[in-house]
Amino acid sequence: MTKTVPISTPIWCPGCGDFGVLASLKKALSDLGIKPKDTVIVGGIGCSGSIHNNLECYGIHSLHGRLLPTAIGVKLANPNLTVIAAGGDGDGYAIGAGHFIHALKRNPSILYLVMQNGTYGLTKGQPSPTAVPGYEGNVEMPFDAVMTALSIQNTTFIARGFSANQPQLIDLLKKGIQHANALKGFAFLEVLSPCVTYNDTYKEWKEQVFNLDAEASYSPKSRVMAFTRASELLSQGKIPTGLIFSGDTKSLEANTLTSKEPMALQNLSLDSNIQKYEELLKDFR
Ligand SMILES: Cc1ncc(C[n+]2csc(CCOP(=O)(O)OP(=O)(O)O)c2C)c(N)n1
Ligand code: SF4
Ligand SMILES: [Mg+2]
Repeated sequence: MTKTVPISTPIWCPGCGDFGVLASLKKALSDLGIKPKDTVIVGGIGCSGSIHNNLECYGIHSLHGRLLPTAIGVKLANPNLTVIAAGGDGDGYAIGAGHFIHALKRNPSILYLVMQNGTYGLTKGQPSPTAVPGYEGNVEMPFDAVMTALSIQNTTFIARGFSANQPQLIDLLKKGIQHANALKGFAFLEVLSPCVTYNDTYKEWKEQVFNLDAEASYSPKSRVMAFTRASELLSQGKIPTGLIFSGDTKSLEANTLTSKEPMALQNLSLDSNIQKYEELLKDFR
């Protein structure tokens, strides 16, 4: 069942980085001419996970940490759709970490947009897996999702943007959506999106970001170069941004779908398929 609801005003605090992500996403989708009727955004749970309420598209508010399996299900049911999973760092790297690793491995052709703010914003500022030592009593080192994604050998699109750099973010969003829509696999885009209320990192991140897109000698086509350069930058206290890696391996759809006609558009009613169901049941009798 679908329900049509008017586009709502964001719930976010004034100055939240998620505003920059929303504006960039709207621009990227409209520049690419992607129609709302062909777009599904699956939101996580958190401030960031409400983004689909603020633009014209189909939207699903999934369970905490479960946006990836939901979005992958949508894509497998109808690969013609633009499918975007959008949520927070807590959602994706803590409760949803298992799904994140396996999505990287399975390579489904969706865009995964993570709004990374080093905190659980919606629940008022507890340390998330990306929190730095010293934040709210945190003693652990931050988890780096880009390094994790690089370490999985069949990943195909790894990028990081910053909500304060909208031209670059629009470009990365467009590239990620195009990658997914060409059925080339999983486009992972982490966006540094500061939580001004509980973890205002604008100033630090402006100093720390290092734009690999602007480094002439850098090639996102080489996983070895990406891994080496990203580790080097991290050890210098920098945060690499830009298109960090772009590879070419078979997508989940290419590996699993047998019919060219999207499952969601097929007539799966019992009456029309009774013979095929009977055939299938024979194996279990
Ligand atoms: C199963 C479950 N556990 C815990 C919560 C409480 N909860 C709601 S949002 C959230 C964290 C959100 O953090 P993040 O994903 O980083 O999003 P942000 O608010 O920072 O954008 C938590 C723990 C929940 N809704 N469901
Ligand atoms: S609490 Fe933080 S993440 Fe949530 S809307 Fe406010 S500034 Fe944004
Ligand atoms: Mg967060």
